[in-house]
Amino acid sequence: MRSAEVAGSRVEILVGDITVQDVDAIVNAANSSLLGGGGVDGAIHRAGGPKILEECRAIVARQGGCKAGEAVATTGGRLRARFVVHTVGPVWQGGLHREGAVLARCWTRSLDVAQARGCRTVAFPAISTGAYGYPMDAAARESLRAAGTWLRERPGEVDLIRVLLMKERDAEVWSQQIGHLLPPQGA
Ligand code: AR6
Repeated sequence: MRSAEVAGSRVEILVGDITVQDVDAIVNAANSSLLGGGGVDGAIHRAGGPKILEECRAIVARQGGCKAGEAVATTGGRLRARFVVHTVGPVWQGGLHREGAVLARCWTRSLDVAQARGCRTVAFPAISTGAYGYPMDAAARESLRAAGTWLRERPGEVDLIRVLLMKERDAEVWSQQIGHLLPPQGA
C-alpha cells in the first residue's frame, strides 16, 4: 500500500476489490444508462443487490441517465458502504477529446456528491481504464491531480480517499503518479 497526506486527509492506493471496502461510499465506473454493465459496475450491482438498480431506475426516470463527468448517489444496498456514487467516465479516443477534463470532473463531482451525503471515507476504482480504454498512467495522473485539488480546496471535509486497483502492476503505476496530488512546484 502506498499513501500520502493532503491537507490533513489521507489518500491510499491499494490492490483489492472495491465491493468489500468498509468505507462510507464507493464510486462506480458506470455508463450513462445507469442500468448496469460489466467490469466494476457489474461487480458492484452483484454484490450490492437489486436495491441499487431500483434507485438507478428512479434516477433515470427523473433525469434521464447520467452524462459523462457527472455523478449521482444511490444506496449501497447489501454493501458495507452506505452509498454508491455512480459516475460516468470518458471513453478514451486518443486524448484529444477532453478526456482528461471529463475524468477530472468525474472525481470532483463524485467527491462533491459523497460529501453532500456526509461521507468521510470514499473508495474509487480506476475510472475509465477498463472497457473505456483510458491508459492507466494518464488516468492515474489526471485522477490524482483532481483529488488533490479537491482536498486542498476543502481541508478536513473528507478523511480518506482510497483507490482500489485490481492488479499489483496497476497499483505500482498509480503509486508512481502520487506526486500529482500536490500542485507542480512553482505553481
Ligand atoms: N474492484 C476494483 N476495481 C475493479 C473491479 C473491482 N471489483 N472490477 C474491475 N475493476 P471498467 P470503465 C477495475 O471496465 O473503463 C462497464 O460495463 C478494472 O480493472 O469497470 O470506466 C460500465 O457499465 C479497471 O481498471 O470501467 C461501462 O459501460 C477499472 O476497474 C463501462 O464498463 C475500470 O474498468 C465503463 O468502463
